[in-house]
Amino acid sequence: MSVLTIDREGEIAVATLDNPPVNAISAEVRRALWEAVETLDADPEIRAVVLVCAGRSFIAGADVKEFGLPPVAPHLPDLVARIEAAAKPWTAAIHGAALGGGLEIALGCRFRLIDAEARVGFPEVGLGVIPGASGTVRTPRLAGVEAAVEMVTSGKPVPASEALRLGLVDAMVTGDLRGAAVSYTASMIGGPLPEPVSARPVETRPDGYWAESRARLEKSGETAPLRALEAVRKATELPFDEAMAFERATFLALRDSPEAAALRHVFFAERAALRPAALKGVAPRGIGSVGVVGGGTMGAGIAAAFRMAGMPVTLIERDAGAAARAHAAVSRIFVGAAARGKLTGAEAGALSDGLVCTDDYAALGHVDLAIEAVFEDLAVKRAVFDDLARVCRPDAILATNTSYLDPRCLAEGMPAPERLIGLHFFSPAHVMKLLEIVPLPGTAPEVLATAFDLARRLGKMPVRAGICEGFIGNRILKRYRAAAEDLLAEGVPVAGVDAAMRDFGFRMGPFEAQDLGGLDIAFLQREAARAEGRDVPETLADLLVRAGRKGQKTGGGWYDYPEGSRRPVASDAVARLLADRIAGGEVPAPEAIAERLVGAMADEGATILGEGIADSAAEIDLVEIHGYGFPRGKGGPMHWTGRG
Ligand code: 3H9
Repeated sequence: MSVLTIDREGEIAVATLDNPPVNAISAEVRRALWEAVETLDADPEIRAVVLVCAGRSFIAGADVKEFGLPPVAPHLPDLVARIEAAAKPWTAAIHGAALGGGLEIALGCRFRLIDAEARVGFPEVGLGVIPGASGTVRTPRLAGVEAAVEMVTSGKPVPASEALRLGLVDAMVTGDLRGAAVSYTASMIGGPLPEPVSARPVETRPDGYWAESRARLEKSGETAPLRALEAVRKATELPFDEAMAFERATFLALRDSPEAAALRHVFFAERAALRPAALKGVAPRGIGSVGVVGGGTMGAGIAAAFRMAGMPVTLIERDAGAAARAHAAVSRIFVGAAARGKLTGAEAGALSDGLVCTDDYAALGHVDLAIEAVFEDLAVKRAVFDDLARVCRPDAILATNTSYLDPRCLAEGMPAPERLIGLHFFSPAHVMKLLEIVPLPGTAPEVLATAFDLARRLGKMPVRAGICEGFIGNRILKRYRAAAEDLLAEGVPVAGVDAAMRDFGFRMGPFEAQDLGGLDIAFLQREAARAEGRDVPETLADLLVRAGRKGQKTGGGWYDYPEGSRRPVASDAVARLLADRIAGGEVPAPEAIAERLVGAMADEGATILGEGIADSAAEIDLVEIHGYGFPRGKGGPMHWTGRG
């Protein structure tokens, strides 16, 4: 069956594109559209064409799966030009989303109508490229330079109403889009046609405008937004065809870059992770209300995340005073979000109002899911689980947020083991996207599917993790930190390691990050394991903690923080503490340091994969990107080292 079918409504042809799931522009789609233009141009009974799409969306862009292959004619820029030059004017009828190449096809049409719920945009920079079929050249001609720059450099789509205001579309439709597009097009037949977008004038901007925009974008450290800016500038300074050639050359060069390959890897990994193949056909349960036990940093963040996803939350603390403090802590998160413009004041108030904090466990009698987020101690967590089993409905899902304990020990002897699961959030839980989902041996598939569904509702990135100490992320973190300490022992300065990892793309190096989070948490875990008689070698961090250096909160960790400052200063005290552990040697170049540390992460990842703790190398990459700040443009440790 062809991806394109043509119906006739009087003198109007309706071309319906149907290339599930999102009508991406494959070589087949380009060929079919090209042929349709030729055929309809030659058809004396047809005077205009409406392009609609089947399924949930208009065209979501070029087919990203074809980006690694040699380009096949007809190329998209030529197709857009061919549609624009058609003797019979084309109208794009946009529903869902017109993204990237999809919007470029729409810009090649003479008219554009949009469903009121739809959006349009150029997400190419998220894939490490720029629009490659006139997005940077036609958009400023239609919507102005500032709007074009914002769209192509941010990648953010704009809603239908904004597209109309910017002049990107001619009319917004509520209801029958196809019918409206046919009537609109019919009403235009015979009248003077608007100029094709390529023939419209475009204003230039002074040098200062481009310099300012460049300075703003340089901060992100990404290549593609800067190149997209350059392409829009060329579009305002060069004739249309020359600007098109510049855009195309830039697009092709970026498409073949390692950064774009990494971003495509992440794109497909994320989509696969959100809908795991193993759970296909397993219906999740609806979760209407949630209970959280523990109102510390983690519990408050989890409660905030669920409230922000629109779910009522009941939070349990040990006494009325602690419950009131927890309510204030969660409310502060909403107030902070309102201050940053992410919520209105009224929304923040409503989110606080929908949170009940109490010391009465009986308040959890109605919830569909209860998550314990109390102190990381087996006996304490087990007591909470026993309370949950007593007060919650027998079918309510009970989850632990443990990061290191074995959830099987927590679950031992619990009734209805099919409803137990690990949901490992990362702090701050309302911000961090990673959610490690840890099924127990008895967890029902339906409960697992519910956890993935919840992650989607919360806007989180879910990754299944098997049971081991630290699951996927913290286990790799341990190895990363050990490798970083090895470098210190070889004579690399603390600041040298951190700087190398920042150069690589992390926001912080391993030692700065430990100072921020506190060295004592991991220290206490090591001490607990030692107390159990396990063989846990002494780390350099242990020496620091024993000397009272727990990080920023104690005024010093790997660095000094004089007078409460957050600015790290190289520490003589640390140098003295570690003096007899450090051998002098040649300090490797920053690239070699990063290679060693990322290599250590990937080695641990490979072991984790071999043990079945993770299902794929790509999921390990997602854990590092969404939980530990691994630079997205490098694709994760497995991709970067060629193991995934
Ligand atoms: C471009 O256009 C360059 C041009 O300027 C120049 C060219 C010369 N290609 O996200 P979902 C698949 S660059 C191939 O779960 P949703 C996706 O993998 C492109 N496949 O659905 C998944 O497959 P599966 C610019 C694609 O409803 C399925 O569709 N465009 C593409 O949550 C469903 O996806 C973009 O960057 C694609 N372009 O969201 C748009 N897009 O079922 C990227 C999706 O096998 N796409 N798939 O796992 C999106 O933002 C979202 O997919 C969309 C739907 C909002 C459309």
